Amino acid sequence: MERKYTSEVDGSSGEVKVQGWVRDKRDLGSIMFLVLADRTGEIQITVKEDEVGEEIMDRAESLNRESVISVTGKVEENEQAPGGSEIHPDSLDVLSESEKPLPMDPRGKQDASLSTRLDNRFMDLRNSKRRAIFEVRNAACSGARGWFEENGFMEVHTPKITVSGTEGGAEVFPIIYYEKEAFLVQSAQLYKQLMQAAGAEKVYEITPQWRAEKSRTPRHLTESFSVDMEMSFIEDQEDVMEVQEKVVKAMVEEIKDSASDALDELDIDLKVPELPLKRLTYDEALEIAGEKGEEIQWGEDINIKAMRNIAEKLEEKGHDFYFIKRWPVGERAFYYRPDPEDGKYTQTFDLNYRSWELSSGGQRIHDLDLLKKRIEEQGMDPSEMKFYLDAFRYGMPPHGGFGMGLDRFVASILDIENIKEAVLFPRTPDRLQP
Ligand code: AMO
Repeated sequence: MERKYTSEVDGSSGEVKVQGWVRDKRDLGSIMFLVLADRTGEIQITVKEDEVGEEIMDRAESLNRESVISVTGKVEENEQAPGGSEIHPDSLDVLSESEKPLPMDPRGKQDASLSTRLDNRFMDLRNSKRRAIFEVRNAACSGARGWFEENGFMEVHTPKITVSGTEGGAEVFPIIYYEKEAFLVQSAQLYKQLMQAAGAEKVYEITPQWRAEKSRTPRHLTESFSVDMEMSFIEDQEDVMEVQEKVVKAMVEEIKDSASDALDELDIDLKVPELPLKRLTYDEALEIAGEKGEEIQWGEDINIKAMRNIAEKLEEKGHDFYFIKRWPVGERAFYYRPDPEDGKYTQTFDLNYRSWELSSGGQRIHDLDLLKKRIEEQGMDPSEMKFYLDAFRYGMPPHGGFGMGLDRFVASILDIENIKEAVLFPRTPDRLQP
């Protein structure tokens, strides 16, 4: 008999076969209630001694919670059963026995710390609320991918092992590459730019990236995932921002279309953003932060407290997603283009959701001499980046792009405080397994 998901079973299903985990068990002597859970939901299995005989009764009695079972039986309506129906088994087979005690309660009835949950993530993810987060994440990726494909972008897969950092600073992970030192990439940055020299014009990638972050915050991972995009023949950063906002809107729409049950399960009322998104300049953002009592020195990054103040003001006006653009040159990586009219600023932006920075992007430098100068100004050595710089010598079009943190996108729109919840098996300074 073909297996059915519990969500497909109702009072009219007749004889069915279901398979899953014993999520709960109540033993009343001559009658036993099992809750069988699969990826779609749960159904009650009602085992009555006078219906099933001794062998099945004994097997049901000896079951530990979370064992994997296969049950065939007749479905009957029962208003008292969760979901309104129950299965009376003809057969009950144990496919895999679970040990006891369990390392944690996947039902969430007994509190477990985030750390215990992550240590036992395979079991934590059996909880439907936890899994709902990853259904949203899946829909977010589909939404982005769908938009890029419909709009002529090509999905690429760039190398993840490299010879140099991309984002400046010392936050790289060295690896042993035979007798040489190499690094895990901090972003797809250099290679998506090389694809512009290659004439691909419009590329995207959903990719892991690694940063040896020193600080332990609820918004930083050492391994994160980024939705990266790069395109050629742009006028300025505004062309990139238009793509960025359309991608974000498509992601939200796809989540609402294909993961609405997950949103309900997580009790999230997600609004599709109206375009164009609000655009603040860096200077305006500093002003708002100042009005709210958080002074930021011009040229410095906007700290989390200031971001909260800015987000609060924008939320009052109905802007959840918004841009902060025209960042000071000292605040941005070497490849971003300084504003030709005022070199103190760059042609860059961040996209934020409330107080979360989701992405950075902008127009790139495509002039080789200026690029070398900026690399040197940031204390890096251009000779170590020959493979990258060579691509600017033989015809590099004006180009730009963005990198949007997928983990942050998911955490922020679902109102999750700690980014680790939005990652299957998070990597942080303190966590390398499971
Ligand atoms: P940036 O360094 O701002 O820009 O990173 C882009 C986005 O990636 C996410 N992100 C992270 N998420 C979690 N943990 C981290 N440690 C982490 N680091 C980055 C954030 C961030 O906004 N190459 C440029 C992008 C571009 O211009 O195309 C870059 O990497 O959401």
